[in-house]
Amino acid sequence: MDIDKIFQDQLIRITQQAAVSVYPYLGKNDKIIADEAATNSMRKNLNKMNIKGNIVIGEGEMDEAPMLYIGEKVGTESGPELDIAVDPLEGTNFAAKNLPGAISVIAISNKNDLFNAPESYMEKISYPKDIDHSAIDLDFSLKKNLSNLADAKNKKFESLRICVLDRPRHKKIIDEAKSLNIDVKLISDGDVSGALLVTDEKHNIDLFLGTGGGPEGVLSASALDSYGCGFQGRFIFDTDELKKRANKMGISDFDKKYMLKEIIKGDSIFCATGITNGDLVDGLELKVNKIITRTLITHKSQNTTKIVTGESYIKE
Ligand code: VTB
Repeated sequence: MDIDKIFQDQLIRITQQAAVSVYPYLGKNDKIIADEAATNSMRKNLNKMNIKGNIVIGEGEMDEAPMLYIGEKVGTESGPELDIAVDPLEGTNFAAKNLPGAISVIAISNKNDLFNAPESYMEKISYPKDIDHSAIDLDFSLKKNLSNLADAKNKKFESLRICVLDRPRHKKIIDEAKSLNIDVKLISDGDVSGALLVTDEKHNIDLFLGTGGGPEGVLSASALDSYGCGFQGRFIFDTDELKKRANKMGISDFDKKYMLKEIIKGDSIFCATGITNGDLVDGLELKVNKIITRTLITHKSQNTTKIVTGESYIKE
């Protein structure tokens, strides 16, 4: 069943308000307070929606997150049953230091269509549209993925560019890219945006890969699906505690590689409002008496992928 278009505006409003609520904390070097402001705002507005909402990706498990924890019910308890993934402030460091790339993110699907997993790391790879899903694989070498990509896109191998989170764990990927003469865009945080750079030629990224947050992976997957792009992910359940939690959520194969369609099924809406300027979407812009916002919205069944400009006020 398609998700009603009326939710597009409602969700834009939600990430817009969450983004604006972070404005007073930009550059204040306190990521906890900035995150709390966004989470508070998002929760308050989600609870006004006429939905039976279930948080499947949130701020953490019930015992560690007071708000928007996994399993929390949101909405007025009337209307459609929806699964909801949130990252009220993706890039808490960016906001705390007023650096580029902070966004407020939400994704919704029909009930049971968004992957439900405990908070863990995830190995991930995302790639542009119109590429056969057998050409790219999380388990192929970088060289093989890139040469398949070059063939599929009719591009020169050496002209390809990849995006990777700047972490010591990615040394192997970065070294291999260097030895292959491939340009690497290193990002310090914010791999929801990173994974989405393959959606448009203007970003000049052909492949995003590496290990980052699992929740961020699920959020990226929902937007990538609307663009027709590819994504694969493998959660890293490397402690007994994580295995126990995963098991409780119905996961028994801890090493499974998930294809995009196993992470997000059916219809979905994704919204990301820019807080500080970023590659994906511009940030908040203060005018005399209002704040201009930009929100990337995707809605799969409506073939919608666009950036919407809006206006808001710090206190509403
Ligand atoms: C990424 C990035 C996030 O966490 O998922 C990263 O997108 C992964 O974790 O913005 P480590 O920092 O532990 O490597 C964030 O940086 C923060 O949630």
